[in-house]
Amino acid sequence: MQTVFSDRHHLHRGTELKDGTISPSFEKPERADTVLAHVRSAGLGPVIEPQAYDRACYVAAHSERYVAFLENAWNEWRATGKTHDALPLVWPVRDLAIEREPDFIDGKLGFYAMDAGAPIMAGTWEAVRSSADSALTAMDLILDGARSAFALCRPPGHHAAREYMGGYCYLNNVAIAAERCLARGARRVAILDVDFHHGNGTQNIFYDRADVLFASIHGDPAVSYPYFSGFAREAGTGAGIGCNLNLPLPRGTAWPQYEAALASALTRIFDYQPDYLLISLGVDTFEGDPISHFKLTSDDYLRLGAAIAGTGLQTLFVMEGGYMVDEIGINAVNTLLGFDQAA
Ligand code: Q9C
Ligand code: ZN
Repeated sequence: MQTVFSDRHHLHRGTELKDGTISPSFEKPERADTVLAHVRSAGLGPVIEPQAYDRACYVAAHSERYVAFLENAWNEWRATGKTHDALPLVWPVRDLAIEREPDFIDGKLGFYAMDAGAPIMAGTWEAVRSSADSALTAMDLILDGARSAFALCRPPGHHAAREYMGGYCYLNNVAIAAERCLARGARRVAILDVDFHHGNGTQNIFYDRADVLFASIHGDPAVSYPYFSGFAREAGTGAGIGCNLNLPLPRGTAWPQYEAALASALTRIFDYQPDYLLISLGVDTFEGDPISHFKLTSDDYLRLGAAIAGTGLQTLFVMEGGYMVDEIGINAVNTLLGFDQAA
């Protein structure tokens, strides 16, 4: 399988508020570099650079004003004299005004963010674009006939909604790829999200739609980020009722329980009869992950890939989370090898 990867992800190296101080984010450049090294050492297949896509491809999954905000945020922040990462510190919750976009950058940051987990710096937009372009390029390989492809995206995307960033995510790479499928003639697309965290952004973008099935297996939001999304009762709205499947699992979940949820997600996807399958591939379900609470082992990712291949569908893998840098290369590539061996 081919991998699409851009070095431009290095332009984004964020900070994170944790334990009362600002320190380097768990979502760091070494993550993607480690995965790339394992793609090469495992002989997965060729590695290619992304093509450049028109911003209309991003606006397919996001609002115009949100994409404009992402493009301009760093310059607006820098114009106030600040040189450190831009972060929101005020949010429009419940009874506060949510209709009007603020004019000033501090307000815009809160308006377009769900948390303080998506810092913006000088190179963020370039890196974010290269990540979305990697998903689009890999999607086009599949639309041109490939059985599978791997978009080695960084920054990740699945927490980014139509109009807000958060959880290390800015543009929703897998949603942008799904829109590409539909624009190129697909009737139905299924997205399976196996990142430890609920893909709230992807759910948000397709919640009222019948042409995209979103299924997610994740840590129970009662006790895990993103806390306000990912409950089993969230099944879609309007035309999209029945096209959103959340399978929250308790802390400490290991393969046997995970496999049962995976089987029910794959059955639902098979019954939906999609033209393409897109995987939000987070490997923060690993037992050693520093911010997550599942107990998958490196061998379990071979089984995960094989189970996905069992659908027989053309499949795009899009990199999401995974923070134990020493292991994410092995675990991500094991998923892809497991797929290839079973395909
Ligand atoms: N102290 C993805 O996996 N907060 N995003 C974690 C850690 C945010 C994860 C708190 C986690 C976001 C793509
Ligand atoms: Zn995650």
